[in-house]
Amino acid sequence: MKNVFLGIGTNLGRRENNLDDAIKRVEENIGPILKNSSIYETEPWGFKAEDEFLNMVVMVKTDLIPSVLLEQILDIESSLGRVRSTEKYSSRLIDIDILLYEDIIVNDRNLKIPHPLLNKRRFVLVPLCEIAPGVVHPILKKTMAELLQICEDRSEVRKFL
Ligand code: PH2
Ligand code: MG
Ligand code: MG
Repeated sequence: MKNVFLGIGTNLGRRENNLDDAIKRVEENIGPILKNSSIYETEPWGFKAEDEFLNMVVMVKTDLIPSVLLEQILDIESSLGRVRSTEKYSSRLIDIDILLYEDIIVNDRNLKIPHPLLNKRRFVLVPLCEIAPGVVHPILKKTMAELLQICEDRSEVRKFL
């Protein structure tokens, strides 16, 4: 079984329920969650919106290969009511992103691992550092704690639960 870190976010509807539902589906369709971060309330990053996000990171064990993992994630997002807009970024009921998959690097057109913006986003790095500060980024060759320390993002990330 492979170790995978997933970032989960929501800024619409009953946000805590959305996270709970996503976690349930991840456990049913992807694999057991071995670690989960606290939930953080975070300022929208990269776009303007009234509604703040809840974000968290989970570590899941899975036998799915990256492409199948992505298909499962897209199915879970749809089943939870996600509709994709044509905007680059928009408010959403649920978003599940593959952040890290062991130390594998994937560079497909529709799937990049590690997540290419992981080191630019405090809403990812803060929860990731809570559960995996020593994990090394396979391209940047720095730990998550080091990446957080040098991250220039100043957007707000507060512990929510
Ligand atoms: N996701 C985005 C864009 N901006 N901002 C916050 N705070 N949290 C997110 O999960 C998020 C975002 C694209 O997926
Ligand atoms: Mg995302
Ligand atoms: Mg996504």
